[in-house]
Amino acid sequence: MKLITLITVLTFGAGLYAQPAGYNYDESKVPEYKLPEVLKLATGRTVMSVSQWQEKRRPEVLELFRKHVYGRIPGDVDNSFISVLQEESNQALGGKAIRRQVRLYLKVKGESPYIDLLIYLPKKELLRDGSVPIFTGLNFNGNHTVTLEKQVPVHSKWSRNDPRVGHKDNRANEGSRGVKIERWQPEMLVSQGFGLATAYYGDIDPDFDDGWKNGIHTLFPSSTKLKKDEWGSIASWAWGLSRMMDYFETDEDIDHQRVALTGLSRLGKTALWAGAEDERFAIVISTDSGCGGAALSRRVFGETVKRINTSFPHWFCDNFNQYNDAEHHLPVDQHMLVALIAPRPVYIASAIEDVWADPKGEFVSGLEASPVYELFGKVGTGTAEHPPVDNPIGDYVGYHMRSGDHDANRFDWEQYIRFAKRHFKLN
Ligand code: GTR
Repeated sequence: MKLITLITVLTFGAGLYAQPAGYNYDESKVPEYKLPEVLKLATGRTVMSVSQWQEKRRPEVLELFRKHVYGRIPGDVDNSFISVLQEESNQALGGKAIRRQVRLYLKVKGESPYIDLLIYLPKKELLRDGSVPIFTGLNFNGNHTVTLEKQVPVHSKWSRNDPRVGHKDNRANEGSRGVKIERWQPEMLVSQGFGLATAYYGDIDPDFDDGWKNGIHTLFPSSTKLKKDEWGSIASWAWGLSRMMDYFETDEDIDHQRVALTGLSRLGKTALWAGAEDERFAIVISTDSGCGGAALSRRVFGETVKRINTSFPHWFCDNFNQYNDAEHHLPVDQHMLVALIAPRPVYIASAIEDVWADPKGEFVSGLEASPVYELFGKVGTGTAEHPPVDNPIGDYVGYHMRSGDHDANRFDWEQYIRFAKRHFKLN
């Protein structure tokens, strides 16, 4: 057994889930670091009021993330789309739900690229005031993996090869129907009065480094020759989420002011960035989002900036490469991303065995974002202590580290639903 694996197993006592070797998993080896001050303006002045945050500092921080981390949306991108209802049933999920499948053609009706939305809503007679709050987010493997209902087709687009899901030759198949129900919990959501709207992330940009020759990049000339500060895939996926939000605003069964955005891992990074860019998302939740998500880069714990830029050169803008092995030069750190969600509620979830994503670094981000919530008179994490396993904490910055490893499961969703009910005042 390699030393690093031994450390992981010993420290986290959690079976055989090994993390990549050659990275730091030892808290005592976290370098000393100083975080950029979230409430200090570029002029050096301290932000003292909500209006200074909203009008001066928030735009500064957003701009720093656009320029150095995720990349900005190129100037020739337009947000138009045409939505076409593909299928609907009011007898879904054993008669408890409405299922609606809507295709968002991103430019030309009848042509690729398009986003296929799968929507479940509690049955109309259950709706309180005509529309329902929803959870939304992108999925990794296709809408058919979120349901057993055969009316939801298997997509024919590029798919990640994933032996756990059974996708190979970069194609999805019928065998993976329903394999991600645990990760999305449509029945629990519907029974608790929430809808779910999800789409396959590959509809927006297939997740491989292809020089921007597919997905939405084919629509906009600038996307084929991106500048160093223009979007990578994470910002592209985030843009797709905003188009989904545009659609929610047109669907009268959806309460578009109560949309909770969520995502796992790279799609948790995406949820945070989408929530930063688009303030229409009322709650933002990231599950195990790790490096480039909720975890602080300066802790250099688990996955590093260099490693993520090397393994996934298409996720961030080119400028982010400047910070490989040089996290301390970043003009931001990820607590500032969390702060961009303020004053909207944000929830950060970690898993104890997912040391690659640095649970403690994810917590400290939420903690260090809390002063911005306090500026609004709200409590963030409410504690400076990283809580023990399976102990949810926090007011406007919710947090838990659950048992188990990298995924989203029933426990996570129970916390998200409780958090959303509290903040949407649904109890
Ligand atoms: C890993 C990557 C993580 C995380 C994860 C995922 O390989 O290192 O940052 O994004 O993939 O998205 O599943």
